[in-house]
Amino acid sequence: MLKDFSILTHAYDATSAQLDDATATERRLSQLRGCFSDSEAYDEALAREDSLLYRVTAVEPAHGNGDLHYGLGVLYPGKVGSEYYLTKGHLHRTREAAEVYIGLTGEGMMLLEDEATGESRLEPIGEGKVVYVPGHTAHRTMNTGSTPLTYFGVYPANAGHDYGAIADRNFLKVLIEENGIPVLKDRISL
Ligand code: PAN
Ligand code: ZN
Repeated sequence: MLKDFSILTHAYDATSAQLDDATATERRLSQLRGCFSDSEAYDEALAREDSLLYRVTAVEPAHGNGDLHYGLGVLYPGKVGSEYYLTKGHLHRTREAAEVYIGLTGEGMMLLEDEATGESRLEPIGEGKVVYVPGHTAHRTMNTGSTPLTYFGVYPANAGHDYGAIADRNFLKVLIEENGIPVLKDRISL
């Protein structure tokens, strides 16, 4: 009911790339151990600085059937070795829950991986792009540009985040920079 909501409008601050009155989650390099393919480059980068890679501010207004949650993500530019800065990546705990990503600024890619078949798809995300992430699909975002990648994601309130399943084996594909352009490789071949 309308009276249950104290706030329906949240300010989107383009400068800080955050939603006001939202729950912020920050991920630094030290929290992404095991995500990057080049563990030597990872240790070297971490020894230099525990950089902030990304931040999500999430709004979870209600938790019933049919409700929606949403978040604003900012993923900073950078690389570990030749691999672009990335998000941890996850499946939704409710596997059939889909999601829509709306790119706001910057340039990046989303790596989608079908949980059942391992089939991978690389989709562009960034200014002017909207990506539909089907259910049963692990998803990870990479910043392939030189400015912050910001995006807005909307998902069912019961979606939940399952990081364990993908952390155990990591994504099958890796997006690296080769001769100045992003190239998708099999993790196993690196
Ligand atoms: C996004 C992600 C966000 C951060 O809001 O949570 O991009 O990625 P990780 O959650 O994998 O660290 C989303 O997909 N929500 O469902
Ligand atoms: Zn998601």
